[in-house]
Amino acid sequence: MERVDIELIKGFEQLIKNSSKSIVLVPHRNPDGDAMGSVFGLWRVLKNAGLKVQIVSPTKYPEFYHWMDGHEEVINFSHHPKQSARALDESDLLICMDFNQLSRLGDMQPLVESYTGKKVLIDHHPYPGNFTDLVISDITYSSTAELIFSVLQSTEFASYIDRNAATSFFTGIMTDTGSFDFNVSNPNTFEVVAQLTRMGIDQPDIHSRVYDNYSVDRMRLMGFCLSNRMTVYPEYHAACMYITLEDQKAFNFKTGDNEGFVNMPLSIKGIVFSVLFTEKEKYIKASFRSKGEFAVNEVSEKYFNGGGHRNAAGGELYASLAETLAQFEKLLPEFEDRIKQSVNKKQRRK
Ligand SMILES: [Mn+2]
Repeated sequence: MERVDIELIKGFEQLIKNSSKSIVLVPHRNPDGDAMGSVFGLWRVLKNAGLKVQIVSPTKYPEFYHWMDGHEEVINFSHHPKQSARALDESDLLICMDFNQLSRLGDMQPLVESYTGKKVLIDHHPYPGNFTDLVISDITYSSTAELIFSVLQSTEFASYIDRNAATSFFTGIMTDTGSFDFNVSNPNTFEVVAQLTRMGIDQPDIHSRVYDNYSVDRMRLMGFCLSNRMTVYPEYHAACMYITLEDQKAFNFKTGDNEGFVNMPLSIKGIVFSVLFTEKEKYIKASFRSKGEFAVNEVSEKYFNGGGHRNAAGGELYASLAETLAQFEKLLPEFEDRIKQSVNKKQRRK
């Protein structure tokens, strides 16, 4: 069953076939498991098909994805801007994966904006921007990895999906669904996982490489935050956690060390809305999660210059941590009714 218009898929296939130079794959900045899984999976497939492919990432990505097939090939724009520009110059097709706005590229935005070759967007976030020649975007997919796998299945490149590519696609699906905890209402997700399983992927090993790969510092930071940096608002079914720059110093914070923290309060009985604020040098990074119908992307869009999915969104605020926390407490009453509707619906379903 096709969910993506077959004409779009054929157009995508044709753009790849028309490429006579090389193809560049680009994830969003601070790429997560889905962004890298999608990029690595497609990279492997196109390489297996004998094409010249390069990966340019706007920034580095967490070490617990460094085991993935293709890691050695990634050009990090923030460390190697000239090499990145050369890779784009030498290519005639650029494929943007897992983001909907050019601003998600951070400092790499101008480079992609001025790109003269063909551009494609493959994504599953709402409101895809109009900055590419072809857009394959569908919010009903759990992840970009599931989407690109499904798209490839309808092309001549399907036969080039091997165990390595399948492992990368599975990593994307697993991480974007919180290990099949959310964004999994469409059965296609499990059908794709079934196909990946037939290709010989080792799910326990993949899960372990991603989730059992944390440092002692990260584990202690988590304990510290749960004890000292989490406020629960039972009347709003909400919880808020924050990490200061000082905390990060004290626990030798590395990129990705706070991954998953925002999900933890959701395992408290009655909590359906969770937020994590991470202090950065110049701004506050915000992550939002919810259970049920309460749409956190609306909160993020309205108050935190961000967006995302209904149950998982992000944003940033150029304010102090104290101001950010005050802002959060102030907005709770505005969303109280919607949060409570979400809680009631969930209870009714049981
Ligand atoms: Mn994603």
